[in-house]
Amino acid sequence: MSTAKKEQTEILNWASKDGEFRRQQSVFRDQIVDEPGAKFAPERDRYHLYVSLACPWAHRTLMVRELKGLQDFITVSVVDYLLLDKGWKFSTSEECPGAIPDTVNNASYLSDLYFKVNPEYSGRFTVPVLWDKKLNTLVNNESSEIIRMLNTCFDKFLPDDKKAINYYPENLRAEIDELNEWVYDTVNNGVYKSGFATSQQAYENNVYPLFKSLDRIEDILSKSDYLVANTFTEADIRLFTTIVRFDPVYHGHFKCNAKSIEKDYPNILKWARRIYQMPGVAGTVNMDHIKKHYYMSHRQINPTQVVPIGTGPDLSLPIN
Ligand SMILES: N[C@@H](CCC(=O)N[C@@H](CS)C(=O)NCC(=O)O)C(=O)O
Repeated sequence: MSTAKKEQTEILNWASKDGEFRRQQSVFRDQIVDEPGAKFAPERDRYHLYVSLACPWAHRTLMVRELKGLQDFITVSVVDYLLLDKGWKFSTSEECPGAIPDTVNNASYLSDLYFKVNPEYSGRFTVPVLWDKKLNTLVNNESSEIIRMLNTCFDKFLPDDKKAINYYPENLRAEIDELNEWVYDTVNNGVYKSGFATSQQAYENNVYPLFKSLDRIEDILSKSDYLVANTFTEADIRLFTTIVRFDPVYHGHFKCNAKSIEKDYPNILKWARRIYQMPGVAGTVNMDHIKKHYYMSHRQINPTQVVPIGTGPDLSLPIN
């Protein structure tokens, strides 16, 4: 197949005939549960996370692992930032600084893991992947579910300060769910739907609602430090990973350029600094992987693979 033809096929894989990008549903939905006889029980050093430092969905899981102090329970592999025709690839840290090869399955590509579990698998090979080293299988590949498992499943092993952390408290669930729904559709996925649109109409159908939602978030954060009940919850974590990528990548690469976080959303910027400066969070943000992944992998959007120099607002500055 010629390169042009291949790239055309890639575009068609992303967008539907109407030019709209539609994200596929995650397939592996097993759960770690702290109950007697559970197939996937919480245990020290039993689980492994496969992530990309570039991917906002995988980034959520890394953040919760860090904030809940689960480093001893869940080991990690980091794929190469480049996502080309064969999907996510494992590289050494010499080949790709920041990458952590797969020492669990010794896979070369993320797809090897999906095929190991299901040789007939025909979906996309996405990160994050939560892997069980004991039963040698894929537990779950849906970030929103993985962060909920990490939020409570290992609590009985944790010191009191970490056990006390709950990013999805019972009394705020309805409010968190309601917020997550529109933030997911118009912001987390909205940037992708804008950037991957292959028609003007599909782009505009998504980019206007994106900025309407950012305005709505700015308003919430002008009155409160966090999105729901002035409490740091999973709603903040889920949005943070998109906001960190907004100015350096989505603003240019995904054509989300009506406004920028740094110049137009002072309260979102303050909130992002508040979260970035929480212990452990800055270490989960790798701007090199983030920028190189988007600008160099999506060659139909950026055929030259030139990576712009901007890195977005400095989130380490004092919150004023
Ligand atoms: N719903 C999934 C989405 C994960 C996802 O789409 N990950 C992207 C990276 S940002 C991926 O791995 N894409 C690879 C591909 O589609 O080939 C989740 O939240 O876990």
